[in-house]
Amino acid sequence: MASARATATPPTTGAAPIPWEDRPAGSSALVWRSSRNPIIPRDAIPRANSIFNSAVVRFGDGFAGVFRVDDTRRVMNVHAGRSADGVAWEIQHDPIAFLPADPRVRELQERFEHAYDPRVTWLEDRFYVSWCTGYHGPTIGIGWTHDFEAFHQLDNAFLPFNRNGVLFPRRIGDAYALLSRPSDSGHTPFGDVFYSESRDLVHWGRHRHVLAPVPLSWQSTKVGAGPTPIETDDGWLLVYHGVLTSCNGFVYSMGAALLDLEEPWRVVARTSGYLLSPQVAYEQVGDVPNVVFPCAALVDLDADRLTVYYGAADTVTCLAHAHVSEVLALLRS
Ligand code: BMA
Repeated sequence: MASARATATPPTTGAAPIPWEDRPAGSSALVWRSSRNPIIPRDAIPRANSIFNSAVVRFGDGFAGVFRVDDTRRVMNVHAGRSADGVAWEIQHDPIAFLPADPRVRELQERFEHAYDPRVTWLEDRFYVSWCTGYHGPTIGIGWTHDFEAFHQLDNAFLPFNRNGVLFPRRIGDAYALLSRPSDSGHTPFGDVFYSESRDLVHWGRHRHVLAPVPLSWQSTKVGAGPTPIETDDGWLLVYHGVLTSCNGFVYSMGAALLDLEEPWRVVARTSGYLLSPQVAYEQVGDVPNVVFPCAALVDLDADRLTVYYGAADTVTCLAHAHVSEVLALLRS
């Protein structure tokens, strides 16, 4: 049984079990797909072109989330949603209207470019949202909410360009911590994961290198953090995406790494093979073919269950399951 620390889990008032299906009979897969996939179709709300790369957490008696919705204009934005069981979702039809947490944030909001690939992290006393925002190009936006109704926006974490930001669920030492991937303004054909720290969630520094692509592999082009890191006695379990460049374009798969608990820029282990790659129709066919892109994980460490939410083919939202102990055993092996 894997063990966790209290900070890894947001407070809940109810005990809704996380979505789960046992490994299919006869399968030896370490990670398996939900038979209910895709759990969110591309057109679940009016004027949606696609709903994918989305983040969910336990909230109240059930679950809440922030969803990436590209609309029929192909404007990318984030919407709040609620669910009793983590599978059937009610997603707000209107995007989140972030309130400036500081009057100076209004300057960032004067011209909307996009909001996409959200993550949600319980940190100390509230849920923080990080996402790819636009301010003269993509960079990392940070905001917070107590109730998934009012959302407050802090200043951007970085200069452009950076398109993938994931907060740790507790301070490391005295500092808040963020994983990100500096990039270019487009569909970056490179990318490493870096670690940054902050005392106030506004000013970020002490940047450290974490994870590089691996030549001649499923993660040879770029790598990026996925869900909020999960604290275990073995280290931070980081589910991440890795990308290779085939003759037909990028292929996005999912792997995992273990990061040192107190110095998370030090990688203890990482999977040499992928844990999930685009192999079924809804991952291979869509607006962007061959993409599995994990953005959230729900964990029940007592039951040894890990449920990952991932976007498939930049079109729909899906679930995959694994036993935490088996992923950690693979990483330790
Ligand atoms: C990444 C991001 C993701 C997307 C992926 C595949 O760079 O833009 O939102 O899922 O590309 O298109």
